[in-house]
Amino acid sequence: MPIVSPGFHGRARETRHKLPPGQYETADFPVLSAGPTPRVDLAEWEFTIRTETGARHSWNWEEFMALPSQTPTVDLHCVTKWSKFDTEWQGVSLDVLLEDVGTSAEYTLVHSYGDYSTNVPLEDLLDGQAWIAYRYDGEELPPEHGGPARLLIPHLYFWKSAKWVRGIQLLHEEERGFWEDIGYHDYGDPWREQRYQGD
Ligand SMILES: Nc1nc2c(c(=O)[nH]1)N[C@H]1C(S)=C(S)[C@@H](COP(=O)(O)O)O[C@H]1N2
Ligand SMILES: [Mo]
Repeated sequence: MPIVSPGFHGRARETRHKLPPGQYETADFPVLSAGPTPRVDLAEWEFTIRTETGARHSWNWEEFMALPSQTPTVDLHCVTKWSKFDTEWQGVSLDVLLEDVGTSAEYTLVHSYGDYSTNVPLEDLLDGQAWIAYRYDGEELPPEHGGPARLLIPHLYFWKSAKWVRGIQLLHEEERGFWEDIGYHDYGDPWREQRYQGD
């Protein structure tokens, strides 16, 4: 019988592998909001993609709920250094939402109810990398975590996952969002530790 079981080694190795540089794992789900939590009435809620030519594609809540959804299990990495593993969500893939949107834009600015924004390259929203999520851990997404719906883009630092998302603007030239404008990185890859402009 080995002194240290292979199972223990396996789990330890996997945990290290999941943690980007400078991060620590937490079981908590901290709430990080730059302002007050907006209360968004589902009867008023709308999600809109606006193209670089001004064309608009909008869904109200009922239409949005009728779209095919997925249930991704993903790791979250916040720039304040906590990471949370294996979080379970339900949401609509951006592949579905962008399917019928004609665009030659390369950049996007994601907008929230309550005025938050964040910039993300269009290609990072595609190919199964991003969702508009409306359920977390088997429940409706709580308001403090971005309900009714938030962007979920787990391969970038969590500030890119705009809570209370209201729409996506397609752009030919990159425009900075809330945190990027005051010094956070334009892209924000946790594996390359892109926390601030210049990293
Ligand atoms: N609209 C909006 N979205 C936001 C934020 C915010 O302040 N407003 N904070 C961002 C940051 S810095 C992080 S780490 C995550 C935090 O999400 P949580 O509060 O669900 O943990 O949301 C991101 N999305
Ligand atoms: Mo964050």
